[in-house]
Amino acid sequence: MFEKILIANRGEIALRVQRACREMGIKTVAVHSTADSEAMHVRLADEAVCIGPPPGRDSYLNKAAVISAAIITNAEAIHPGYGFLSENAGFADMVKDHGLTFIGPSAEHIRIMGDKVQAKITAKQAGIPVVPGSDGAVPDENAAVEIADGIGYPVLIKASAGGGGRGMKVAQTRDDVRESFKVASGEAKAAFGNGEVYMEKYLAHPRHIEIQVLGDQHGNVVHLGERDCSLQRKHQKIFEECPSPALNPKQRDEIGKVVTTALKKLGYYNAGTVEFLYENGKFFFIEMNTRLQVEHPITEMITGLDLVREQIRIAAGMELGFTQKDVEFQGCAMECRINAENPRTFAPSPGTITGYHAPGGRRVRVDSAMYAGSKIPPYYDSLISKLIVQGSTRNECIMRMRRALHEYVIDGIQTTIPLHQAVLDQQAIMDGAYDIHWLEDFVAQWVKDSPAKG
Ligand code: MV4
Repeated sequence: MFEKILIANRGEIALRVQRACREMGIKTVAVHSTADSEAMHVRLADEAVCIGPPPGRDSYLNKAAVISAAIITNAEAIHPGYGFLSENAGFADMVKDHGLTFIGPSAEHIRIMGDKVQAKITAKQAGIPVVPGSDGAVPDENAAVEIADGIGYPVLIKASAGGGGRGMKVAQTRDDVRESFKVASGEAKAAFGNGEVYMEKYLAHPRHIEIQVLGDQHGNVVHLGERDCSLQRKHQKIFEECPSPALNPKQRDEIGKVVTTALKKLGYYNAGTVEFLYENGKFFFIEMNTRLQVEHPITEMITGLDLVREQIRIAAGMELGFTQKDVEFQGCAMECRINAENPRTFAPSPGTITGYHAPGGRRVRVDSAMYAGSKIPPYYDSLISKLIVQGSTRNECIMRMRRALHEYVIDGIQTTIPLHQAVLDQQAIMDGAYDIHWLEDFVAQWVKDSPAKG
């Protein structure tokens, strides 16, 4: 096992990884920008190295600075958290080339899944159901029209280098397809340096359901069930729950088997998430994330596993200590992402937290690096806390989340807590009857009905 790990991240996820390390008796090295000198992830680490000025590209995204910090502190492995360098295949290669271990999948798997056309071809070949569409990249405008006619309208044009909703265009007609193809490939070329696009049937009202997996370097792969992440705004998730209110145990079992069989075939290891759109009882693969995800704690709540501990054990070459049969799901869990934002406009609200009191009590977990006096710099994303609760039933979970939100005091900045409170009062949420469009529609109405505070 590693004796010392460098954590190449900041905020709550840096702290989350530190917690797993400390519980495993592993020493931790924090890295930080000059904006984060006073941050909790720096204070609680065994050692800390300043790696550059505030902007991410000059610090947390600076590969050479991060690797140098690992070398001078004698760290043996690097955990990237999520975001920043977590899905950067070049970084994973560089870590390995310096004799260090990247705590994540192989650079090759990161590379394949980072290219959305390759990812889809790979998933399909491995037996995962995909959205009907072009077989791979669409070469030109005329091909685009021909393929769209075959798929049936509306169609969606997606950038191969995009993902997470970046570079998507809906086309309702043949003329739309011609126009959207040009615009989409031009934009993709400008934004990602790669103009390749592909096409899919547009699914009008799906849910976003993702399957969590863990694989070791000995060919074992298990799935840890699904998370329903349909509540998003501008492709930012704000609330997640598991199990999905839309699935029954048989469906879970079936999609879980399909996914684990496929990933065994691919030789995938470490943590991963296979993302699906789910509509009319059917699953359609869209992307795979080759990292630990923000919302991993809800899976931990209902499985009793520590995903970061498993990631570290896997990276150290150990076998998974359990099989699929050992994985049991206990009740329900939900996560509210608390962002330093205006809850109606979602404008960032950086500043100083003047007063802070986190909720506690039974089956409540708060993953945050905030404290009274915390400064929230304007340079990074606005997630400041994740409030996670578990309940024996879905209703118990909702009641517990409401009471935990009521207890949460964050003074000095604006947060998305009032939005979560409003969302959890909606009948559609209580019924579990929502899709990927529900939240945006709700926010529009909510802002109209209660424009000021409340
Ligand atoms: C789609 C889709 C409808 N049909 N693909 C957006 C993020 C990216 N990962 C995939 N996305 C979508 N792909 C087909 N064929 C609708 C979306 C989509 C979406 C997906 C998940 C969660 C929220 C979303 C919001 C708008 C659009």
